[in-house]
Amino acid sequence: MPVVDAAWQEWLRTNAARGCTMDSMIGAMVQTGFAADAAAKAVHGAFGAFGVVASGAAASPVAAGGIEAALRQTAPSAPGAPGVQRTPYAYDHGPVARGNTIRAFDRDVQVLMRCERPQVIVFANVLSPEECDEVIERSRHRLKRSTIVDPATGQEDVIRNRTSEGIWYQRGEDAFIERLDQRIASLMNWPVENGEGLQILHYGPTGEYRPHFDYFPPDQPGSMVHTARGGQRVATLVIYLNDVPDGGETIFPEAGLSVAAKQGGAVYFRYMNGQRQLDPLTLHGGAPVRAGDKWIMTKWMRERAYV
Ligand code: PD2
Ligand code: ZN
Repeated sequence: MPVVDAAWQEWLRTNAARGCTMDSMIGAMVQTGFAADAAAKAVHGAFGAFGVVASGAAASPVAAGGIEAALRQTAPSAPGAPGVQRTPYAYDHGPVARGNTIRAFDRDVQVLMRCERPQVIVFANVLSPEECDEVIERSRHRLKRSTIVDPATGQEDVIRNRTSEGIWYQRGEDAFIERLDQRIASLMNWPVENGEGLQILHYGPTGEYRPHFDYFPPDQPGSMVHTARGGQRVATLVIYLNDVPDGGETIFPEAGLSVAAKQGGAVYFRYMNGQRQLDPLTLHGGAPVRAGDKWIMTKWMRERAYV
């Protein structure tokens, strides 16, 4: 069973403070190999330590902090105006096309699964096996240890919650990358100019990315550095570049959902609606790789052009 080491303490502190539910945090720890009682003890300890007060049914783990707290975590109520999200996230129609097969620029992509709350779509065949291999071969020698954005300062730090190595490509960097950018934008049905450059990540054995949100927490001063360019992130597409023999799923602990890494497949999730609310159910992570390694390519889309 894993140990609640300094990295886990940091994870517990960050996620309790940002309003994650106790249930989701316990679930995430159990999915990564903790015994349920050990996970519950650690999470309850973290909530006690960070002064999160249960409202109403004090004995209920969900009541302490809970989805209510996650919803309070601040979506702006008007463009550019930081505010408090007082109403539940409204699930409006996402931009991705309907149907079981979507023509995405130059390729037919199959839809394997759609979930409405949170908005998650699983695809097959976004990239061919040859394209996946080419991305891996181009990236292998350029990898650097991944960083994470510190919400307080906006600075990128290497922390133990994210054990992977990565590189970024400029949008449209060359003809191959440009074609992938166009295909992905077409699939996500969002302007190609609103996309960040593609990021490639490599996880070795035991590598993981603990549960987090991809949007920038609006109440954190460090987020402004990032949203100044292109606004908030609205949706993510994670493309799997290889088959992972065991582990390495993308997990959504609030939704009880996990997506296995299959070469060329992808998971899409959308967390900002037309009212600029942010969906706390999109808490997600990369489960530890138990056998082999894992390569992914990620596209984050912004509200506006990312230039
Ligand atoms: O590796 C993944 O499955 C994963 C999971 C969650 C990647 C990311 N988030 C990310 O790059 O944001
Ligand atoms: Zn993520």
